[in-house]
Amino acid sequence: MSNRELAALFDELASLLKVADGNAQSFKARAYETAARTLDTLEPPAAEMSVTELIKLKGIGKSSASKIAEIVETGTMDRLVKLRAEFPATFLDLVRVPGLGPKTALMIRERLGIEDVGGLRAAIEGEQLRELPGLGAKTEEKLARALDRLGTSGKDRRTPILDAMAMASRIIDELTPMVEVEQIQYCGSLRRFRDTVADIDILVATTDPAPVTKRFSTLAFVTEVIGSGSTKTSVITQGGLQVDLRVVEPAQWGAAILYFTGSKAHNIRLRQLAIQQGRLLNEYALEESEGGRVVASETEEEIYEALGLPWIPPAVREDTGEIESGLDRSLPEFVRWEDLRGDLHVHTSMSGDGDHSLTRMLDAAVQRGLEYLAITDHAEDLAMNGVGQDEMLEQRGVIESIAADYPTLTILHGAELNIGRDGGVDYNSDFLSTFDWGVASVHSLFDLDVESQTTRVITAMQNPAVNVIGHLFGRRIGKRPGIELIDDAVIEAAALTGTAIEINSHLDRLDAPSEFLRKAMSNPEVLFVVSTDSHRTGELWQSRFGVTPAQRGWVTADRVANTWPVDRFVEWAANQRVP
Ligand code: DGT
Ligand code: CA
Ligand code: ZN
Repeated sequence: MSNRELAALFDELASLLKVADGNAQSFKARAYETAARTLDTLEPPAAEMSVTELIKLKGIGKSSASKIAEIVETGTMDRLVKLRAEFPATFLDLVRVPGLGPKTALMIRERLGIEDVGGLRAAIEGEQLRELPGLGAKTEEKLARALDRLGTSGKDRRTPILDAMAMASRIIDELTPMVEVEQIQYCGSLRRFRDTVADIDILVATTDPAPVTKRFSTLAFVTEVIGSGSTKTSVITQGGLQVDLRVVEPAQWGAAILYFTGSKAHNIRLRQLAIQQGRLLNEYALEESEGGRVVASETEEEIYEALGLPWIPPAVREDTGEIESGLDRSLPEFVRWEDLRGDLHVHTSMSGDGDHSLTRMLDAAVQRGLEYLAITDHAEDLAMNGVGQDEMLEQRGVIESIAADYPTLTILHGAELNIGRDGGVDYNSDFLSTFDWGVASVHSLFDLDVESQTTRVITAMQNPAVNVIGHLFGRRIGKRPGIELIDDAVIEAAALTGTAIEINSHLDRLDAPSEFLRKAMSNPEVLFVVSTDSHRTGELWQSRFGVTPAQRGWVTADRVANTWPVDRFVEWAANQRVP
């Protein structure tokens, strides 16, 4: 049992405990989360350590240590098995409905026997919730709206990309070191970076599939094997998420990864192109219709080339114009991770929710190879985590005094401002004008009507202290729907005021969403920045994620301000702030 498998079990235990306790801040759950984080980065195998040795590790308490021993001995944890039975995946979907949460979900299960989202919908229609203590007609209305906006019908349950990516990386990290595995990659909607996925598709190239399939179906976080054949094995993992593993011959890798990445609509167009050329395209190869000679199969590049196309990034394979543009060689230069030179939304431990000190964040930025960085801790209007003018000034003093230690990094002093009800932001305009950079984000009042929200955001854009709007819609994928905005009005205001639109790289957010980005791209005046919104050093690398939804929105490198050389960027940022 690997450390990462153990970590996955502790993460699952923690999230189930939060539900069982009806409390997202559950102390026990937190302790298990800390244990999971420790295990995730621990070098020596925890499974080979004694309880005494385990307890000595920072982040592992008595209870976690004895649970590790239990897993090593029995393969699982009794507590976890019981919790899984008590809270099946369909009930967890119910808990996640915005405005419900564990406490109410438990109450309506007990009182009304509601077990899933479908049951909730029926109870709202039957006006049953208003009879319960603490709930009313208003609650029913709010929940009905949340269900509509989430598009959750209960039947076609989809998993947010944050959870799917975590599971896919865990599986891939387990299988990659196997000698039998020549290539491995997640494909399907996850590789295309849809916000949510129905299942995870993983492809492995190998000449010896049996050991790979065996390891896959016995991973600690696999709860059920639902099918296993010579080329495909399907399992259920934490939270009811299905994972399909397909194995192919190394020579068929390109054709297989192309096919299983999809989308189906993109595949169909490729197949039509092949037919027009007297060829056939399937998951094994591109071949001549007559005689079956293989034209290309090993890499995606070779197959696209043979079809008369450049390699098309997975994110745009949706048959929404990429084939036509590819054929006439007019596919744009989509922004890539290597193009990013700066990060413009970064927190330190001065924000209540930040983990690492200023210097640790700066060191990590240097390691990441960044040329410029804006430190943007939360401004004072944010409850709990925001800071006042004095602290901001103190931080600025520190930055000035240590800047010389970072000769390769240009540090901008900024803040993440909070957009108030009427579009105003924190501090006064004199103080605001002393910053180098301002991110402004909506952190409250998510339920205002569409006109008020639109005016609110546009007012913030008109403020010279605001360089960029952070996570424009404020959505948390699968948890909280975004605010409602009149897209065209916001896009026009961004163009007129020169305020950039942030592409927030956190997998929980991916905000602004790619549909909005593509609309915004059609106005040539609109600029973007891909930022990480890091709260700890490791997150500075997550812009790898942010560029993919940017590609999905057909965003090109020249339109992303943090791909520009430092001089051009700094000059632009300063000019934007002139009232
Ligand atoms: P999902 O799972 O609903 O989030 O979306 P996908 O795109 O991952 O769909 P999935 O898992 O059903 O299939 C994975 C890929 O396999 C899909 O993107 C394209 C390919 N595929 C599946 N079924 C068909 C089909 O009937 N025809 C073609 N051409 N390709 C298919
Ligand atoms: Ca899929
Ligand atoms: Zn932030």
